[in-house]
Amino acid sequence: MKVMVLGGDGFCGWPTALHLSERGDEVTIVDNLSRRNIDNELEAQSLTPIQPMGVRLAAWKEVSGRDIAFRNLNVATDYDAFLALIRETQPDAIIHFAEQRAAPYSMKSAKHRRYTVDNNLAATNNVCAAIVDSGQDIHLVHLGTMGVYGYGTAGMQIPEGYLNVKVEVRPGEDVETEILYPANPGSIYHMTKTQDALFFHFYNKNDGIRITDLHQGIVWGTQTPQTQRDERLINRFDYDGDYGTVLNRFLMQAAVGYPLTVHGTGGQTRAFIHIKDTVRCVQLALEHPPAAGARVAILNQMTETHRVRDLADKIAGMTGADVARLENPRKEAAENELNVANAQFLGLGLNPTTLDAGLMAEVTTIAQRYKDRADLSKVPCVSKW
Ligand code: NAD
Ligand code: USQ
Repeated sequence: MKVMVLGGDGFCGWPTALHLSERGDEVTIVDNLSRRNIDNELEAQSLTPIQPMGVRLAAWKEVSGRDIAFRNLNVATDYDAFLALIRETQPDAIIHFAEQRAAPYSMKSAKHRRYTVDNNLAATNNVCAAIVDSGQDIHLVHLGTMGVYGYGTAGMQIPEGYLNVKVEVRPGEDVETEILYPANPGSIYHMTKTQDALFFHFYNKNDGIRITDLHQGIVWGTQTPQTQRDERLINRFDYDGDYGTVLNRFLMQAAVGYPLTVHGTGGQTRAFIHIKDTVRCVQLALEHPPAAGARVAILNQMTETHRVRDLADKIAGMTGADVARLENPRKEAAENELNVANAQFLGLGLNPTTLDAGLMAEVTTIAQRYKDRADLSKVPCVSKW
């Protein structure tokens, strides 16, 4: 299969590109390296020593014998070049990771809100418009977020994208219908993802694009079998207050002896998935595209849910780390229950990597190994909303 990976230099995109290349797909990475520029802006670096794209691709060729093509292009602004690339490479599928993905970064200032909205919405609209303009039947797979749902319900399980509702059209007369699950974003970043969903709904209805939207939980872990093959292929590991996500931050903090930064009571329950399962899910999504004429396929890409304070206690128990209870910098529910449907990926054969099986390996092989690269001044979350 010919696959274009937008955002293929990033935390999820890079291991996905290698995974697909290894199974024989012809992969083209498109990335404008904006994430590396944001590292420069924040003066924060990945805990792991990530290599420049040229070194990454040469190392992959050396260990696998396979070529991955790379185009440095801004999907949100370089429309003509992007469309020309689609016409030239004729991909069967496009995987869209190319967005600004950190909630705290999106809430730092008006400049960051505006960048996140401009970048993410223009990128998604351009991808859809270019697929239409190309005239090709390209399956679009987008990485969305569990955060589009908000994290609480009226007590039921969060379904996969669509909600069955009963509407009273006249007294005593109910009509049953299915709607997109009501959007409830908690940050400007998460809001862009809810708007992406409307783009997909529209382009699918109007232009018949085949689209799969993956509502992913928080990704933890670092390596996949492919990124482990050579240190030059290592995946990025964010631990700073803007880009570091909760579980990876706790793993790094435990390794360097920094008290685990629990926000508020730590009663927030979130959905999680290991990076190895992210790449498998994307493969499964590619292998099971929606049929022509079918509505947008929405799958919840997560494997377990955990409360933040339970994660901190678990890691403290394993490593002896201290746990700190900090004032919560975010506007979010202090406590929530979260019950998420994920039957579709399990039904397609996903065999989840569990926290209990993988945590200790992650602490020792990554967090301990690279802890000397940590800049502890970058750990606090300085973005508040
Ligand atoms: P990342 O920031 O590491 O990677 C995103 C990549 O896209 C970067 O390499 C960046 O340079 C590139 N990019 C951004 N805007 C671009 C543009 N306009 N043109 C070209 N390239 C552009 O993020 P990630 O963690 O790999 O996340 C990828 C996707 O998965 C995001 O859309 C995110 O919303 C989603 N997601 C991530 C997580 C997670 O925990 N990391 C969880 C759920 C969903
Ligand atoms: N938290 C802490 N301590 C920390 C960091 C975070 O207690 O040091 C808490 C936060 O307050 C929040 C929860 O942990 O309640 C999750 O925060 P996070 O930064 O790990 O995740 P989030 O901001 O939700 O964003 C991440 C990714 C985003 C993705 C989302 C999936 O950055 O791209 O969309 O996870 S989800 O959470 O399911 O919406």
